[in-house]
Amino acid sequence: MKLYRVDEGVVVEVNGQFGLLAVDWNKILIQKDLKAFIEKQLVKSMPTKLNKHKILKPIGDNQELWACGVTYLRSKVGRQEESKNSNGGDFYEKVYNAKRPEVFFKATPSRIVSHNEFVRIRKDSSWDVPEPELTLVVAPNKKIIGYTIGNDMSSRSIEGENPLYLPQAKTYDGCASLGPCISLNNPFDDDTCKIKLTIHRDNKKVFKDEVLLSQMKRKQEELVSYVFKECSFPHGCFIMTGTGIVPPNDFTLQKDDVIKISIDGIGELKNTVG
Ligand code: DO4
Ligand code: MG
Repeated sequence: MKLYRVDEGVVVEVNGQFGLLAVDWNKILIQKDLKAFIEKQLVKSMPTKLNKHKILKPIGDNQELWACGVTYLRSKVGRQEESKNSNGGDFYEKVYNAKRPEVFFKATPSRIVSHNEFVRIRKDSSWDVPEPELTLVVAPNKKIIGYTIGNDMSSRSIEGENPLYLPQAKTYDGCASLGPCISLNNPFDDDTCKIKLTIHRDNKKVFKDEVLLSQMKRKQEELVSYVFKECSFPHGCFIMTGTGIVPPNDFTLQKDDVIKISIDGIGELKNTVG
């Protein structure tokens, strides 16, 4: 089952059929058993087509987006390379192997864009990449209730200059995208689930890569437990689980680049650099 937040309420997808429910998105995210709640409401749903609706970002108005980092070997290596002139590399080696993972606050809902909207690169940055990340939807009681796709837009020039600049490299207007839906099923039961990233420029593919979810070093529940350690989330929260794809060091995003991220079992998140 998949849920899409739309202007008119929620579009529910079950076995390829779409139904519109006039329910408040902010209320459904705090349901103790979200799937059971939606199943009960289904009798009241109106048949619809997804392309009749504008898809909105799935994060609730009172929720926060957190992110985890250096959870894949590729992320550790990419960051060691970008920070070699500032001697920041040791920190990435340490955090990759440490018991405590890297977790950081990414964005409030107003800085996040939805599927088909524009993500941004900072004007004071010269080296920028998208980070395609499985994103967990977590209820106030720490239970993972769904999955979506996230793009953790990042400035490698700012982060590489000094790891203490992380909040500036990561958090700014249009710094993240989430969507297109929340999948309530756990589609990741085996080692075959992939995250894929493509970037098109002037209708030509300029970058393409993929990673298996099983290459993530940390467990999803482990990341949730650290985010929730001393922070409560009365409305739940979203947690990005880190990138396993980093484009080569001579690649930087440009205005009008089209970024597509897909995760098996969830769908495709598409954004253009504005
Ligand atoms: O350490 C910096 C950020 C790491 C990150 O965002 C990632 O690995 O995805
Ligand atoms: Mg990231």
